[in-house]
Amino acid sequence: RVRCGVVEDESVDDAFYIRRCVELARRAIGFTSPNPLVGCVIVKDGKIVGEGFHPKAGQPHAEVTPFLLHLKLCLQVFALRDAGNSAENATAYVSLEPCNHYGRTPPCTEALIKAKVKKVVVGMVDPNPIVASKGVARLQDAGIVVTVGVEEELCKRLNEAWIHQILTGKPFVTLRYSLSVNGHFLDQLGEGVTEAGGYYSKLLQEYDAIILSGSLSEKFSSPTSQEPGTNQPLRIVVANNPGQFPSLTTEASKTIVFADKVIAAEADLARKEIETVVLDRINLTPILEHCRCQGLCSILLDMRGSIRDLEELVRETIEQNVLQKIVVEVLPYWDESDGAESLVVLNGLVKRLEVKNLRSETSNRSLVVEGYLQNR
Ligand code: AOF
Ligand code: ZN
Repeated sequence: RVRCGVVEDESVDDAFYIRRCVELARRAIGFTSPNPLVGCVIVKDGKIVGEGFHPKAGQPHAEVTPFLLHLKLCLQVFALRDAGNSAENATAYVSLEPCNHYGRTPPCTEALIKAKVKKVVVGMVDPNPIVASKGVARLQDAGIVVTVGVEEELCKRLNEAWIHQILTGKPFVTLRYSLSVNGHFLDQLGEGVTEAGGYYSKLLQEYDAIILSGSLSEKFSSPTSQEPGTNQPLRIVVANNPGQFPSLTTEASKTIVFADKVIAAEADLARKEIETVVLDRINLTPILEHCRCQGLCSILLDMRGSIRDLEELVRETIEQNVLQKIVVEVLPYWDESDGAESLVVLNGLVKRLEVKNLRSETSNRSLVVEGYLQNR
């Protein structure tokens, strides 16, 4: 390949287009679960002739949408030109291996073969056992050149929760908290982070469910993502702290309360018309089971309110090895206020846990650090 007299390495372009696929896929964050986020770009003679992403579970997969989009563009711009013709001999880039099964939608491999693309570049193999390399094999059988594993880490990160859930059958669990610089837990978040584009607003959008303490003040008990038009995670409220149960409204997000039986009776939850599960003692297993049964792939365990309320759940996620990720926000002040609690309450759990692939982001006036726990 020669451009402006310089011989270019094709793999550089491949990475560029896969990154574009990921960018497109991200437009559907919060909408595709329990399906993955997938983006697709069709390139011909160095030009993008079609783009698409998987918008929602049950709707067409990413590979099919560029043809739909392109058809629309063609009708508008070139009137009679046929979308199928421009895909002929083109290269299709897709962030996840095209499927080869009849599920809620027909196989994408067949759509690509029918469109006569000559090459397919795949970000990552689909870990779903019903696909797992069968899509690649089908394309190769049809004489299409297939490259696999371009920007693979980026593609994996895009669907980290979905991949975990597909491989283990369990939801992906993330623990989140805010700290002062002297290591005290904080109820509040950094300035601006709850607004559209802020890290907390974007985080909520990524999760199917959020677990919150029942002792959160009313002001904090209904966190919602401010990203335009987004779905809100299911709010799972854990009520095990007497006398502090906030009045919950279910307007902003669907809510379920897990209460221990003493609190349930005290707060007269039965009359509040909120779905409630009463347990002898709050524990993780029924909550995870509820999420699994509802097809919820990702859970954010949000430590706001009294850390004592969620302490037991955090312990269990670590002991049962179901905690995947930690997101810590450090706020720019020293906090010695009454009742300030430090990480000491969680001491004695495990001697040492490795946190891998650290990333950090400074957003407005806070520092957000995230990393992944080593599975034991
Ligand atoms: C998607 N979007 O763009 C691709 C997917 O139930 P179905 O028919 O929608 O199939 C879901 C599976 O298809 C999903 O678990 C994944 O393995 C595969 N690929 N899924 O939702 C897409 N390419
Ligand atoms: Zn598909």
